[in-house]
Amino acid sequence: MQHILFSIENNVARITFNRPEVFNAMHQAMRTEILEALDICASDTSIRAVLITGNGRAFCAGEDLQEVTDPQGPSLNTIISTGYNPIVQKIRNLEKPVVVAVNGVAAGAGANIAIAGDVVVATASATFTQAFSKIGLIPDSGGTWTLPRLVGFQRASALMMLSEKITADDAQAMGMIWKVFHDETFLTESIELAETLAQMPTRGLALTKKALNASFDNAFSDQLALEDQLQTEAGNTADYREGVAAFLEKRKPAFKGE
Ligand code: T3D
Repeated sequence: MQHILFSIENNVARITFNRPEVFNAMHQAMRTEILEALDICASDTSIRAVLITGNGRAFCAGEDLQEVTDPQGPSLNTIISTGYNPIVQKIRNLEKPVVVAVNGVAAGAGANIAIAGDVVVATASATFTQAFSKIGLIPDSGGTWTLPRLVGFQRASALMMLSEKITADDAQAMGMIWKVFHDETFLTESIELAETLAQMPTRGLALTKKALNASFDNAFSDQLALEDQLQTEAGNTADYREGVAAFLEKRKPAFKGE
C-alpha cells in the first residue's frame, strides 16, 4: 500500500489515509487501496473492528483537485462510481464495527466518508466542511443521505449550501459525531474505543448495524419484523450463550465474535 497505512493489532484493523502533503486528498490509486483494505477487513476473521483515521494535520480533504484537472484523469462518473460510492458502501455493509477517528479537517468526500462510520469521534481541533458547493459540485459519498439523518434536514441543507467549516464540538452538538477527544489523548482513546468494540460480541454488533442500516427506510412494522429475524440470528451465536453464562456465573465474558 502506497497511499494508506494498513495494520492489524489486537483484532483491530487500522486504515490510515497517508498523503499528508495534500491533506490526504484522494486520487484513484488511493481509493483503490482503501477498497482493498476494506475487503481484507471483511474477509479476515481475526479482524473484529476497524479504525479509520488520517496521517498528519488533516483527516481527508476529499477529492484530489489535481486529479480532476488532469486531462488524462478519470471522469467524475468513474471517480464516484468506482471510488467514493463503493468506499461508503463497503463501510456501511461491513459486518464489523467501524470507528472513524477524525484527526483534523474533513472536507468534501472526506467529511462524508467520516460520517459513514458506525462510531465517529474527532480530535478537539478537527473541523468539518462539506466544501462541495464552493467548487460547484453537489455533496456525494452518501452525504445527502447520511447528513440529514444525523443532524436534521435544515442543518444539512445549510451545511451543504454554505460549506461553512464547523468545529468538532459543533459537530458533536448537532449529532454528526459521537464524541470529541482532547488532542493529546485522541489517538490513544480512539484505539481504545476500537479495541473495546473488537472484544465485544461483534457478530451481534454486525446485526445491530444491519438493523440500523434499514431503519430509516423501513415502516415500523417492517423494522419490527427485521429485528425479530436478526434477534433470532443473534440468539444463535456462541457469544450470546457466553454472555448469558458469564452473567449468571458472575465472571467476565470472553466473546469471540462467533
Ligand atoms: O470529480 C470530482 O471532483 C467528484 C468527487 C468529488 C468529491 C469531493 O470531495 S469534491 C471536494 C473536494 N475538496 C475540496 O474542495 C476541499 C479543498 N480544500 C480546502 O478547501 C482546504 O484545503 C481545507 C479546508 C481542506 C483545508 O484548508 P487549510 O487552509 O487548512 O489548508 P490548505 O493550505 O488549503 O491545504 C493544505 C495543503 O493541502 C495545500 O497544499 P500546499 O499549498 O501546502 O502545497 C493544498 O493545496 C492541499 N490540498 C488541500 N485540499 C486539497 C489539496 N490538494 C489537492 N486536493 C485537495 N482537495
